[in-house]
Amino acid sequence: MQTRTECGCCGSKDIVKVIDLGKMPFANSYIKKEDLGKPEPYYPLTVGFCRDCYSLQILDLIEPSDIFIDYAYLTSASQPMIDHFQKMARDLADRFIKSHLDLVVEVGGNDGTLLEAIKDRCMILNIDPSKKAGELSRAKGVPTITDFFNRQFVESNPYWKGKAKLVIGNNVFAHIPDLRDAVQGVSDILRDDGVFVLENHWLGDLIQGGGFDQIYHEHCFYHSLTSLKSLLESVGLYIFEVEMIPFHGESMRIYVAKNQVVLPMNYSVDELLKREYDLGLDREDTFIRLGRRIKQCGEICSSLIEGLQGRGRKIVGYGAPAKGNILLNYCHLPLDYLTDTTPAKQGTYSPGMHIPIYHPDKLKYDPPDYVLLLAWNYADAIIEKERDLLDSGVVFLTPRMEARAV
Ligand code: DWN
Repeated sequence: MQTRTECGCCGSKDIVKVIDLGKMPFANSYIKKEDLGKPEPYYPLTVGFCRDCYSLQILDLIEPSDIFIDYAYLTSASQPMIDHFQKMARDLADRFIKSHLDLVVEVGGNDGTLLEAIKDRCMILNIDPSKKAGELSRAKGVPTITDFFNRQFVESNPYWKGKAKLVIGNNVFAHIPDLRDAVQGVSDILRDDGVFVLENHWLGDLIQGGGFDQIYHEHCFYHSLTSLKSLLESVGLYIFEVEMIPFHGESMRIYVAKNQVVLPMNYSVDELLKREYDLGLDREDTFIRLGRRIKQCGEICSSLIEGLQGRGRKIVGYGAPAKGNILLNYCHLPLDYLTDTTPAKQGTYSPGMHIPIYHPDKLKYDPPDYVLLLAWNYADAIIEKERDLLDSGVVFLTPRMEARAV
C-alpha cells in the first residue's frame, strides 16, 4: 500500500482527501472455502481531488500485480457485456479500419471478447496482465501478451512503436496508477493517423446517483472529460469526439487522435464539458458533499436490509460483482447468499463479508423473499431473465443513490 501524495495525472501536490469509505478488502479477491480462517487484508479506501487538473483518484494505491495477475473478473461472464463490446468492436472497425493489415491493439482486453469479433477483419493484439484471461483470449484466437501496458512495455517491445491504427481501452484507463505514463505509451504505439478510443464510467454519473459502490482500490481514477482532456493534451493527444453510453450506469466513450488535421473536434466535446461544469466536477465541495451523501445512503441501506432481516425475510444478492462487495462491506449487509454466472466465483465466498456464492440455479431451489441487485448495471437484462421469480412474488431491490443535495 502506498499513499498518493501527488496527482497521477498532472503531478500536482495540491491534492485533498474528499471521500473516505473506511477500510475495505480488495473488491475482486474472492475467498476459497479452505482460506476462510486466514487473515484477510483490509486497506484504507479514500479518494482525493486534484485542485489543479480536477482529477478524482484513489489515495491508497495497491501494487497492480497484487490485483490483476490473478484476476477473477471475466468480460464473458455477462452476456450484456459480450454484446456491448462485440458491437463496439464492429462499429469501430467499420469507422476506422481500412485494411486487413491495420493493427488494432486492445489495452486490458481481458479474455479477448471484444477483439474476437473483428479478428477476421484486421491485425489484432490484446495486452492484459491477467493469466487466466490471457489463456481464454488465446483460446479465442486472439494474440495476447500477458503483461501490464505502460511506456516501459513499449520501450521493451519497440516493434509496436507507431504501428497501431486503433488502440482501444475499456474500463482500464481508470485502473492504472501512473496514468500519464500509460497514455504516453498509447501515443508511442499509435500511427500518426491512428485513433485511441477509451470507454469508462463517467464521474458525472457517480454524482447524479450512479452508485458509490464503484469506488474501490482497482479503480485508481474516476474520470471526467475535463480532467482527461488536460491529461491527454499534455502528451500530444486530443479528444475529437465523445459519446455517452448507458453502460455501468453512464459511461463515456472518448475518441482521441494524434494529428489535429486528420479529425476535427466536434460539438460533443464542448457539450459534455459544459454538462460537467454545470455539475461542478471542477469544484472540491461537489465531492465533499458526495462523501456526506454516501454516508447517508449507506445508513439508509443498512437499516432497510436490517429491518427486513429482522422480520425474518431472506435477502440474497444477484451477481457477485466487485462493486457489490463494496456495498456489502460498507453497509455491512450479511445477506443469505449471492449468485453469479462466473464459474470461477461459484463455490467461493465474497471478500470481507464471506457470503457464499452459488450458481443462479440456487434461486430456484432455495428462493428468497428479496433480491438485492448487486449487478444493478444489468438490471434490464436480469429482470427479463428472472421474470418467473418476479411473478412468484420475489421483490428485487436496486441499490442506487437518489441524487439530492445534502
Ligand atoms: O471496471 C471494472 C468493471 C467494468 O468490471 C472492473 N474493475 C471489474 C468489473 O467490475 P464488476 O465486477 O462490478 O463488473 P460487472 O460486469 O458489473 O459484474 C457483474 C457480475 O454479475 C459478474 O460477476 C457476472 C454477474 N452476472 C450474473 O451473475 N448474472 C451478470 C449478469 C448480467 C447476470 O445475469
